[in-house]
Amino acid sequence: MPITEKVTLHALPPSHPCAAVAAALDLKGVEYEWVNLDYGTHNQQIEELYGEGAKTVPGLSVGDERIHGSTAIFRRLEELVPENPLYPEGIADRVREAELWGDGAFQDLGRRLPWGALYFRPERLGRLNGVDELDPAGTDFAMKFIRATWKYHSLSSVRIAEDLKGLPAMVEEIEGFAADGLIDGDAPTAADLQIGATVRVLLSLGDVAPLFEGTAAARIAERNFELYGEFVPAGAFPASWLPAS
Ligand SMILES: N[C@@H](CCC(=O)N[C@@H](CS)C(=O)NCC(=O)O)C(=O)O
Repeated sequence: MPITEKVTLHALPPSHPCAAVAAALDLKGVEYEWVNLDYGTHNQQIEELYGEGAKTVPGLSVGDERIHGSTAIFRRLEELVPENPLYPEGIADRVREAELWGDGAFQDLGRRLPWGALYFRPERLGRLNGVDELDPAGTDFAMKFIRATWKYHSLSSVRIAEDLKGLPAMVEEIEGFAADGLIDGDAPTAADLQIGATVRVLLSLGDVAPLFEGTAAARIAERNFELYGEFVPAGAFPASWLPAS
């Protein structure tokens, strides 16, 4: 049954869980408005709309109903519009597990690794607005901004190096989901969209993109999302932090 009420996706422009929800809305044929919150005051804005403790995007409003968080949104969307199932019969429970995995530690990499790489190539922050290389004044601003994100996300070199070393095991995990038929099939599941949205971000980092070459992870990102192109070129992270590809 089509949704007749107004649907609004409260988001931040580069957010991968927001992109995952947008892809699910498209799959379900739901018309919606993507509304960007103001970076800096977004925590208060989203909390005012979605209630105490709801400090992150995405949030989805369907008429007066407010749904917060990508997984909750996927699941409610499935109830509201069962067509084009996100959790196909027979594999629904296992898709939910894979989706939850994608909404956890793996999704965090889509935030930590771009900010991690930008620390070494701050002039590339301009790519968010289509600028290949910020000028020196812009780069000064970018450096301050990126340092603030390191503090906000509790980033450290040790943390980033551990994230990078752990990536091959995550790619293997995704390969396992594909072998079990939970992703990378004829039609996307919730796990395809949740995981694919993060892979899309990671593919934009030249240092880590080679780890995904020829994998199910790369396929589900390419099939379900328009790729970003190169955000931070290879050579940002010290070579010894990178696993062999
Ligand atoms: N796992 C949650 C996480 C959402 C999340 O952390 N969103 C980020 C954007 S990718 C956010 O709102 N960051 C702003 C902040 O933490 O202040 C979900 O998928 O809904």
